[in-house]
Amino acid sequence: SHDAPWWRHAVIYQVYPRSWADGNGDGIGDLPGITSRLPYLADLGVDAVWLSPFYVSPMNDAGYDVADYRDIDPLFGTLDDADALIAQAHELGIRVIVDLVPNHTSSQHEWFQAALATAPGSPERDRYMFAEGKGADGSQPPNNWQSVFGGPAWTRLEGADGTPGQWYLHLFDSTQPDLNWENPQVREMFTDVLAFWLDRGVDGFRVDVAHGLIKADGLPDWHERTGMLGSHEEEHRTEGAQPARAPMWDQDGVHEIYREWRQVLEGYNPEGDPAKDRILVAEAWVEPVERAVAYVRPDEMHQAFNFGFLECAWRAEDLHQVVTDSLDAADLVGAPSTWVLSNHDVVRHASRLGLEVGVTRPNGIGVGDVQPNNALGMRRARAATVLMLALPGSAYIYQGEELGLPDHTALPDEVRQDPTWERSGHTERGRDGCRVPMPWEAGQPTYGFGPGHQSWLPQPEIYGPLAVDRQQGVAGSSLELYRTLLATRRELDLGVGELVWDDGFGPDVVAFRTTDQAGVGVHVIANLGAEPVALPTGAEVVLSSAALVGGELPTDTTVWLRVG
Ligand code: TEU
Ligand code: CA
Repeated sequence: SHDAPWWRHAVIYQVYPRSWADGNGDGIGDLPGITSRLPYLADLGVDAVWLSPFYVSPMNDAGYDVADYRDIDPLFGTLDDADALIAQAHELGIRVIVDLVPNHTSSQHEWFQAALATAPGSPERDRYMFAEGKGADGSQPPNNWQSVFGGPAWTRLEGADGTPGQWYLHLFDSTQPDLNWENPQVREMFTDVLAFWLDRGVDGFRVDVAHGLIKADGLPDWHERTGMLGSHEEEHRTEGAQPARAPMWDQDGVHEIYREWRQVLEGYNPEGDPAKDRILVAEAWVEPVERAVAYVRPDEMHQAFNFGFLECAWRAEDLHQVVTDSLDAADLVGAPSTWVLSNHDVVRHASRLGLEVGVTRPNGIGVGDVQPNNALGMRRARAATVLMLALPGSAYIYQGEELGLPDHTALPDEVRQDPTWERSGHTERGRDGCRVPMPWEAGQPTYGFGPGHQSWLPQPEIYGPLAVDRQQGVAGSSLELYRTLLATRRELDLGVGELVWDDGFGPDVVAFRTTDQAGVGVHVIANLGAEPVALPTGAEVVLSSAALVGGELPTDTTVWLRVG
């Protein structure tokens, strides 16, 4: 046992409300559905649940386009349903983290509607990023920025009289106008929103696009490097007045905002009781690590997602590097590292790791629509998870990964809903494949997702045999592996352990010991090579991701051996 605050080692389960459990049978997951299934999460042994957005929204970006931050979308339920969910979770010992989307609102938000109804230069327009176009007739966008979802990051309005008007900035979909964080009303609104949810009892916020809120003065042109992260070779490319860093990401001014928020949260725990900490988690795609960890200083956020595993190839050397870099970065600021293998924006790891070609584009399935090898992917996914859940720090589980779910890799084009699919001109497959509803009962319509006969996205047939009821209590199933992993992780305090590398198994193996001060813990050995690896003689196996064969660790298998 130890006295570290809960969030330094928590296992946090991401629920994508649309797709987890449908209470009323309309084919879309909802809050009453989530509440009814919370005992499942308690049995699984997670510390907290993170709910993707459930606020009022036209759902152009599946709820990441918020029209009202203080109410629930009718598709998902009511504020009473949210209160019931929070109360029930707390009753079961599960903390609740909600998603906060401060970079942009929906174009349906009353503020944006008010901005549209007023003239250029109005206080209403000043809450967003409106600007005049370039060129004699203003027909060119104010700068050359591109939307993350594809196409220009600017859209032109019509004037009241039908003539072309100002442009507004949207780093994502055109229905997601960026807020102007230099405007004090914007800051005030969000501190009110924080208080609104803190008063309802939530334990923290996952902050969407946390690196995007402040834009560089003068909104200078930017010659895009490789996506949001940028690459070091291109750093030195000079393009006239090209600024050193992307002018829309990771501007120094964002930190002031989070320092203020941290104060708000601390105000809810005046005694500083570590069990009562409410937390901020940054979704910040920032490089290099020195800049990324600036978001998790002691007076800012508690955690930032570490996406290192998402783009890491299934190679011992690469995994080793991701873990080393992450732990070094965390050490710089005394923050816990975090670990993520899947989320609602990327191909699930059971599919990703089954692609022989290696790394996928985050939004796509493979390159050129290569189909993953499911058996291989699922085997490696288990090995990856057994490795991840021994690491010190906080781990995130994306709904359904505990079942070993792969993506739906053959969704008919006409059912796809993700705007990245539309905006890419259908060159990217979009993110729908990882957002397919959960299978709970193999024998039911929609595999028990809800009492109805439809689900908003069709489920692939492979979800039947992987349904919860087919795995519950079945030795060797993915679900039981996760349950055992979480119980053992808790029992041995692995999340707060020290990690010491063991490089004695050769270049195709990732191995380390993680132990507490008394020297009790596990020896983790992951075999990514083609040949089996002999285990130390007399070792006590705590668990393994696949069956051991004659005292040897087969390929694509991770084992925990007892230490101490
Ligand atoms: O994601 C931000 C983000 O960087 C992603 O758009 C990512 O680049 C993309 O999905 C490629 O994988 C957050 C949310 O997680 C995402 O679902 C939203 O669409 C986005 O913000 C806009 O709010
Ligand atoms: Ca529903």
